[in-house]
Amino acid sequence: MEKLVIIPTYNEKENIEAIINTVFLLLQQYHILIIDDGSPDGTANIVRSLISIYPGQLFLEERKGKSGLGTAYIHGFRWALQRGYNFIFEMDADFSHNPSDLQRLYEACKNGAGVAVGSRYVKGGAVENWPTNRIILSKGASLYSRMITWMPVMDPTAGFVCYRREVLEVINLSGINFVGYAFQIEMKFAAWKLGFTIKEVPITFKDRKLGDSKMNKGIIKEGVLGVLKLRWMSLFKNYRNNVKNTFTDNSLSFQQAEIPVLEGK
Ligand SMILES: Nc1nc2c(ncn2[C@@H]2O[C@H](COP(=O)(O)OP(=O)(O)OP(=O)(O)O)[C@@H](O)[C@H]2O)c(=O)[nH]1
Ligand SMILES: [Mg+2]
Repeated sequence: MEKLVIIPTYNEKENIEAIINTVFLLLQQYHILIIDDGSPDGTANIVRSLISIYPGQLFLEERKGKSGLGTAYIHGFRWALQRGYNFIFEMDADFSHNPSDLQRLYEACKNGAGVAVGSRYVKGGAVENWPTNRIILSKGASLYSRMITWMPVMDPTAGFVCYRREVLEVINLSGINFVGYAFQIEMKFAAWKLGFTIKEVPITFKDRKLGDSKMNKGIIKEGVLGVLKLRWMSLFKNYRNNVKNTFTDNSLSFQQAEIPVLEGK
């Protein structure tokens, strides 16, 4: 019950079986939680059939419709805290993140980091096979986020992350505002504002080979406005107090929250 890898999925039938098998083949005692948002392509059915092969190691939470990556992770974080996991990972299903790098994220957290970020933009990090427009967008987002928030993280939109349990306990998960790239920035911003150490571990990020991207204009817009909102709240609205948990344990507030469905996004 040490390490849980949370993988949100929406239409990942081409990747899901392979990514689950690859993580378990590492033999590093990870458990996996898939959060599927009613994927029309039947991703959840594939996961269900694998649960009989990996009982007690592979878990599935299903939500009714596409509700965004951020709320999927929040759901997963609560699930993980309630069950006592100490190291909680975020990873994409599409092999952009190499499961072999999980161990280096884990070690960074074991060695004292509150949050370990698989980073494309520190020395030793790289991006493979991404079109130039995606690289410009991603690097631009990184620069923009640092200029506005002053948070010293080179890859703030990264979605390959390990959190120590304590970090997710202290953050008021209900107070997290965003669902797309801005969610990834906000989680790091909240951890940083609450005084946790963020360590960037260099990774090579590869573009997905199979399945479709869920990236859209709404996610970019949320990112641009979201970063401004974070800065605004931290300057004038005492963001730190808002995002600090007043309960002793987020796991106590675990519930199947009513989440709006973002069909077509
Ligand atoms: N549960 C859930 N998962 C989602 C949702 N949106 C995206 N995902 C998953 O989140 C992960 C990242 O999504 P991607 O489509 O790869 O987004 P991206 O990495 O920004 O885009 P690409 O680089 O083009 O692949 C994948 O595992 C998706 O299946 C959502 O609304 N709900
Ligand atoms: Mg991806």
